[in-house]
Amino acid sequence: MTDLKGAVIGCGFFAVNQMHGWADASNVSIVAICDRDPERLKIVGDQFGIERRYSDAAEMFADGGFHFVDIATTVPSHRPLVEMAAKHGVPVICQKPFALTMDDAKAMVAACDVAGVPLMVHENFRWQSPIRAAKAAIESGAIGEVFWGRVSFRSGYDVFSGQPYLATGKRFIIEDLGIHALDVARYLFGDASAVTARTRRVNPKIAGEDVATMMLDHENGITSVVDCSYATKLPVEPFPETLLEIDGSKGTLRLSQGYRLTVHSPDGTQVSDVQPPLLVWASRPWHNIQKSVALIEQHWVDCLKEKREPETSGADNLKTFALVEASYRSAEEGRTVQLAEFLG
Ligand code: NAD
Ligand code: 89V
Repeated sequence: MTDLKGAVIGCGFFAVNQMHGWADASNVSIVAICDRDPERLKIVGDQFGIERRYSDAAEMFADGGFHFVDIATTVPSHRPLVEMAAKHGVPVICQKPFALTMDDAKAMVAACDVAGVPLMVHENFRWQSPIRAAKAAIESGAIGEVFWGRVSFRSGYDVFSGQPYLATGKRFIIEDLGIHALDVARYLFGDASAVTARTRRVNPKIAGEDVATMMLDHENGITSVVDCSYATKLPVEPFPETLLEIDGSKGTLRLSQGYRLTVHSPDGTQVSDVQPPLLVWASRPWHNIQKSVALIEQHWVDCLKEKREPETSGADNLKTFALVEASYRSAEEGRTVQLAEFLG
């Protein structure tokens, strides 16, 4: 099997995890990197031994020599970079949040469609080992038909120390973190048709909302609640755990703090430890997220090789992105918002 060669644009805070993930993945190597900040370019280039380094993505594409590009920059650069990849016929992965607006998101999907290049959004939370374990338990039929669910992320962690830009945007928690939880809700309960949301800012030092509660109507009749907060001070800090409560016709599933999965069914109650492994390059408490990065990257390689559509393709991610947009509109206008307002 020929190894795939990849290039990474953006060598910031999170890209280091992506570089480690690529180093761990089979049948792939990163041959070029790009960052407009020379310091970040040097740090990441030296750490991972990458010789081809660029400050300008256009130059990197012009030189070519890679089978795909992984865009790890913040959102303002996503559309121009994805469109640049499409123009060069290069399959592309783009970090979340996919776009600044729904129009931009749709334009990127269309550009890749027209160019015939695969596009995946790096939406990694659904790849977290505990979330995969919960999905497998649901699919085993143990709790019967699911009728209600909750996806919850409540924390007091200082996320701004690693990602200072999060404190400055008009939008914060739904766009940055809620987007993951909304995608997990779609993964577990199916696509949604409407959302009702409420938001609030508790931390006076930031510009956007740090608390959000969303109620989703799923197309199959399931109701779910997706709630997230960075204003929640708990005795034991759970960051970055996503917790679940799922009720089915025959039983219940709970993913609780400390990576404890409880499945209660007519056959009894099973409690398992679904703590993700601590990869050699990972560190607590980020190890759950770090393992999910390695898994989604391997998924991309496998999909490219087997010419399969990735789970979180650009087209798929429009439905998660629409939930973000609809949640903001719902909170602003105080009404239930149909997803068709964005996807129609
Ligand atoms: P960052 O600011 O630390 O890094 C971004 C890097 O991109 C910077 O070094 C910057 O110089 C570079 N850059 C920006 N525009 C560029 C361009 N046009 N050409 C070349 N280089 C450019 O940001 P970060 O915290 O690493 O976040 C990056 C993205 O990853 C964001 O979209 C964020 O939401 C996402 N993220 C995802 C997860 C996850 O779990 N999926 C976690 C953290 C961050
Ligand atoms: O996804 C993100 O960008 C991050 C974190 C995983 C902490 O939420 O902000």
